[in-house]
Amino acid sequence: MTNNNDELIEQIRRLKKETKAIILSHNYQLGEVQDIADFVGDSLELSQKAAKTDADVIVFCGVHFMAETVSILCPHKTVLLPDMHAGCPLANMITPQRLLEKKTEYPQAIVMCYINSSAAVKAESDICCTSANTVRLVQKVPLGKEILFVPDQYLGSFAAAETGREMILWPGYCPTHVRIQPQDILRLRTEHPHAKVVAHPECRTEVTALADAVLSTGGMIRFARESEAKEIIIGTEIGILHRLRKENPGKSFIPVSEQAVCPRMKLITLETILWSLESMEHQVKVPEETRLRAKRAVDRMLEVL
Ligand code: CIZ
Repeated sequence: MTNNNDELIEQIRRLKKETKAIILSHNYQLGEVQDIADFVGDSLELSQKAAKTDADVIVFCGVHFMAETVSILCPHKTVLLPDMHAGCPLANMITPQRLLEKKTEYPQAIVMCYINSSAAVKAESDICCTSANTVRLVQKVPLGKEILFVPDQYLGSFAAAETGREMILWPGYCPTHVRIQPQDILRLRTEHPHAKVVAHPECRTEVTALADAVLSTGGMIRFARESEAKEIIIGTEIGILHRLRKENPGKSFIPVSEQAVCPRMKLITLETILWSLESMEHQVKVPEETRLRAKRAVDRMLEVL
């Protein structure tokens, strides 16, 4: 007997073949979305995968800035975001206009933008970074050069502390990661004394200070695989637990907070993926002038590392 999901999955697979599409899923997506994807990863891994694929259509299961990053790197492919409301509140905490105003206050500063930003903000930035490489990129900026870091204040202050650099921080934050509280880590450490704690750098400073390792989602996936720890406490959006548990059946993963759910990520479902493939909607295409300028910032990140 087939259930609804089996039928949906079959239809998605058939349409995927007919339209020469590939499905990419971020680590924070619903489990059933991750399971149907051709590749699951963080936004940079997904963009790199997209750049290499010979598929004509990329169904991007994540949030809008991620689909834009794919469009920046793959201008000739059709990039579909199954729900146009899947935006990122952190990315929306800065606009290109406000960044331009800030740049006039710090005309000598290098503008480093977290990948969680719109293509238009990337176009006004000198270099892009991800949660996996911010610290290394900050280290490469010549000493004495000011760094204006946008839009995530917590990732910025983590990189500043790790490198000993003073940075000008935009006051943005991820509403999901700030739900992760230090007292929850302290309680879980008492309940699981042998567990390791990993936290995402978008978490509050008081949270990252309590972690054994501060890692991007890709870093957490590798940490889980390589660590001897049998119990790992996870301080990030809980969608990643699906993949961690699937890939490491002998280990136990404990979320710091069940409240750490990004509602926008969860807008993508099997139904919306099917609709997207049927209608070839919603297409995300960055205008060429913006794309070329945004690509410079992304390319610089890739060149420096
Ligand atoms: O780069 C990404 O995909 C984000 C937003 C977080 C992470 O650590 O993967």
